[in-house]
Amino acid sequence: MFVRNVVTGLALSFALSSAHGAIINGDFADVVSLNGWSSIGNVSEQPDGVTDDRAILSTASGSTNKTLINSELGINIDALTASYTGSGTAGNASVLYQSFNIIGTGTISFDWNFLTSETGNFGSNNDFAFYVLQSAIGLADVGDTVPGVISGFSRETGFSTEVISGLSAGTYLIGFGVVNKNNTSTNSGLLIDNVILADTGATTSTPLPATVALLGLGLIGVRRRVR
Ligand SMILES: [Ca+2]
Ligand SMILES: [Ca+2]
Ligand SMILES: [Ca+2]
Repeated sequence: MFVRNVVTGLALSFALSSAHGAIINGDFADVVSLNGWSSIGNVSEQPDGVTDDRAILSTASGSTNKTLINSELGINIDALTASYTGSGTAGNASVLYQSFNIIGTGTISFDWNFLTSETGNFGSNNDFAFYVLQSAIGLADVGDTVPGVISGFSRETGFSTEVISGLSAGTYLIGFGVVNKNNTSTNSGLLIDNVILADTGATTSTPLPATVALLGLGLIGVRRRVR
């Protein structure tokens, strides 16, 4: 188990009240699969069991082009593997990513579930998942999993919500990845959904003022009828 330095599981009641962020298709609800996202390796969508879809990344047919992954995400995936799991290199990986802007101060959140078919031998085969936001941060490895129910994998961490707050204005890349450590066998996966940006600088969407104006007119009408 690894100590994680980011608070998880916080409710995000504020997210619904803000204007839609600059992240495209963060809930994967768009009809066009993975609209707005780029990917390398094996990434697709599957029903999220609630309303629409979620993304699934798998090391089955993952990419061995670590040079491309490193350049697209701005990371060193072998260094990440060694630092997060204690040793080794990436055998293959699949990644999902997109760029976005923050205008004011931003908070990013996303739901994730690390999946694997590795069974406890997590010395040499300690597959893991990570995200990228300014730097690469490990989410979970084989040692964090319990027997699971997701098709195609025997174990999972279960879903958690990651929250990263206090992001200043600028252009960012958010990325997600799953790594098959040291080899390309016995696969692991990562489910991602509800990638949400709450931005204090985002302009209020036009429906709000329009609704307020109509409400005001309605109230005036009521007052006149009462008189
Ligand atoms: Ca969804
Ligand atoms: Ca979709
Ligand atoms: Ca593996």
